[in-house]
Order: sequence, then structure tokens, then C-alpha cells
Amino acid sequence: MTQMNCMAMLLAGGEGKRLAPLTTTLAKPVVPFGERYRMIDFPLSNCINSGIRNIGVLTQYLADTVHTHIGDGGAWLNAIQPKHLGEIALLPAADNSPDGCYTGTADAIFRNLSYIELHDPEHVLILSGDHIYQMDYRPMLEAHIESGAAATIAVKRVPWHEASRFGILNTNDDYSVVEFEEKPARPRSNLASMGIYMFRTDKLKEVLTQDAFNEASSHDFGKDIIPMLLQEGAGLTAYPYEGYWRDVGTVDSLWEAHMELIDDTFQLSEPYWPLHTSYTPASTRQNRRNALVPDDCIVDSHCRMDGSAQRSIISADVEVGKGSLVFESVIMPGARIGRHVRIHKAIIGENAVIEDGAVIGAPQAEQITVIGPGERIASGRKAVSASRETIAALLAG
Ligand code: ADQ
Ligand code: ADP
Repeated sequence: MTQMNCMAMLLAGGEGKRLAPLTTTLAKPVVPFGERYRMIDFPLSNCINSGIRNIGVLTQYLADTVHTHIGDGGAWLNAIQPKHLGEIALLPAADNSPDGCYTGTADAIFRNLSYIELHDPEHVLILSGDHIYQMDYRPMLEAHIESGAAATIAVKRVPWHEASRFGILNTNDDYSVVEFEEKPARPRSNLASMGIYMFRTDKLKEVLTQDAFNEASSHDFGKDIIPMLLQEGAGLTAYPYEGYWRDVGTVDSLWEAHMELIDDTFQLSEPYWPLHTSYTPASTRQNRRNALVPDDCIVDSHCRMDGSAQRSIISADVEVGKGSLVFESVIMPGARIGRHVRIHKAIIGENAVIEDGAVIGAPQAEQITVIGPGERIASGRKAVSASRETIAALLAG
């Protein structure tokens, strides 16, 4: 693939309400993942590893938190040779839309068509900022070019009980898309759109311009653009992806993806597919007690682990005090866990402080307990997510 025939536009402006309280002070794409990465590191690294080095990052909600993480893009662009080739450009709604906001994902790209024209690629890859996967986009581009499609959608089978949170489609044997429904209440298939689209640039411009003048449209790829392409009979092809992929837009899926990481269902970084990030641990001290940590945990080398843990992620710059037990939980970077704390089935946000003797979550809890970034749980306090029964009882009055 030559440098110039494909560029990427990465949608990183969504609010991520379903990840609250992790997204109260952070945009969803920069929510931590693994022991020292953030979600957006996955699509950015995938681009760099696939040879795509011109990337526009569209930001809106808490845009500064994304901008701070990306900086000048050097962490990704300079990770492989030749250094400084290409660019990662920040495209905030505040600067690129007349009223200072993108009204939807399609509007976000529409408002930045001039940025795409500047690079003049033949194809544009549209990506989300909240997916955990290691995908080589080159075979998708090849399949897209070979089929001659106006647009190609990456697809994957998902568990049936999750199908209604995705765009669901049906294809012919040749992978041409014959049916598409965005988040159907009663899905007729479990073949899901991964929200990853490869467009011929001329077709992208045409369809976005047409959509911009449609007042009835919500200017969203899943709700408006894909159904419109299908309706007008434009060539729409599916590209089946076999590797690990997870949309981590909900607390449950974020926790489950971390447990899959522990179970070795996938690796964060492979020699042939490195994961790059700009995060550098604040503490320079290496954790010498790592040898004592059981195999079923991922413990960053820059943390202070004086407690015990099972099936958990202990991130960079975390401190866990003596006598504390962390079970099936994710402790995000910089969190401080005091002594004799019990944590079960929880996600502890960045820089949260859990004081001595506090109890977070419960062994048999149905729900994941989430402590927000910077939140403080006082000594001896209990914090447990309400069970479904309790919530049902509260709602019933
Ligand atoms: P959702 O995941 O619901 O469905 P959406 O909320 O539109 O997709 O977000 C997609 C990406 O765009 C996210 O990275 C989000 O942060 C970003 N985004 C949202 N609004 C934005 C805005 N105004 N400006 C900039 N960025 C914005 C989509 C598809 C489904 C598909 C799933 C797969 O619509 O068909 O199945 O992705 O995860
Ligand atoms: P949630 O977890 O709340 O579903 P998303 O980021 O996925 O969070 O956004 C939900 C919906 O709201 C999507 O359809 C998205 O396009 C839309 N949306 C998100 N942010 C904005 C925004 N700033 N302006 C307009 N629409 C938005």
C-alpha cells in the first residue's frame, strides 16, 4: 500500500455515558486500558502498524483530555521508521464546526472534508476510539479495492445477547450487504458492524454532502449513512474480521475485556504488532516484588504492590497497601489503595483513593462496582453497586 492512497479519520468525540463515572472527567477514548494504555492507543497503533500515517482525530466531549494524551503524535509516529513521516492531526469540534459541535459521527467527518482533501487519498478509513483489537487494515483495503465497493464495513459475529447494541447486517455469499439495521431491538442476525468503514473518497464526499442537507437526518454513520447507501443500491461490502475485537463502551464489556486479557484470550502487545502509548509512569522506581505476584494478574513494573491480588490488573503508579486483597478487579493508573482494603469485581478509576479498611464490591456481586477517577472512599466505608433486585425494588417505589 502506498502512503497516499489511504488515510484514517478516528472518531474520538463521543460522551460515553454508559461508562460513567469513568467518563466524568475523561473522554471515552482516553479511558485507561491494560496496565498503562488508553483505549485510543489501539486504533492509533493499528494505523501505524498497518502503514497508515496520516490520521485525523475528531474530538468534542472533553476534547482536552484526548489532546493531552496525543500531543504532537510523536509517541506513535516516531515508534517506527522512518520517524516523523505523516501526521496525527487533532480536529476538535470547537474549531471545525460553525456552532462548535459535531451533531453526529457523519457530521464530524463532513465538517472535516477539507482536511481529507488536503491529503487527497483514494480511500478513507473511518475508525472508533473505543475498540480493543489488533487489526491489520491492509487486507481490508485490498478486499475493498478488489470488490470495487463504494464502502466496505468490517464485520464480526457477536454473542446473540449483545447483538442489539450493534449495527446488525446480512450479506450474500459474496459479502455484498443486503440488509442493515442499527441497534435493532430484535436482531435477525448476530453479524455485527464493527463501526469500521473503508470508503472511496469520492463516494464519501458525495454521501456526506447529500446527508448534510437532509434535515431529517441525525448525521450518524450507523443510523443514517449506511442505511442510505444500502437504499440507493451503492456497492456496500462486508469484510469479515476473525481476530479479537471488543467494543468497550459499557462497564461490563470493559471489565470483561480485562478479564479476557488476564485469561490470555489476547495479548496487549506483540513483537510483530506493538501497542504504542504516550503514557509514561510518574514513578521511576521498579517494583521488586513482582516475582511474588501470581500468574493470573497483570502488574505493571512501576507500581508498589504490598497486598495480594487474584485475577486483577494493577496499573502503573498504583499503590496497594499491606493486608489488602484485590480480586477480579481493574486498578487504573495512579490509584492508591490503603491497608486492609477488600476489592471484589470492581474498576477503580485513575488516581482514586481507597482508604484503609474500605470494602469495595462484593464476592457474589452481579454488578461491577465502579469508583470514578479521583474519587475518595473513606476509611472503613463500603461501596457496592446495587444489585439488579435492589434497583428493581427502588424503581418499583
Ligand atoms: P456506537 O458505538 O453507538 O455504534 P457511536 O456512539 O456513534 O457508535 O460512536 C462511534 C465513535 O464515534 C466513538 O468512538 C465515539 O467516541 C465517536 N463519536 C460519537 N459522537 C461523536 C461526535 N459527535 N464527534 C466525534 N466523535 C464522535 C457504532 C455503529 C454501530 C456499530 C458499533 C460498533 O453505529 O453500527 O455496530 O459502532 O462498535
Ligand atoms: P453512550 O455511551 O452514551 O452511548 P456514545 O459516545 O456512544 O455514548 O454516544 C451516544 C450517542 O450520542 C451516539 O449516537 C453519538 O453519535 C451521539 N453523540 C455523542 N456525542 C455527541 C455530541 N457531542 N453531539 C451529538 N451527538 C453525540
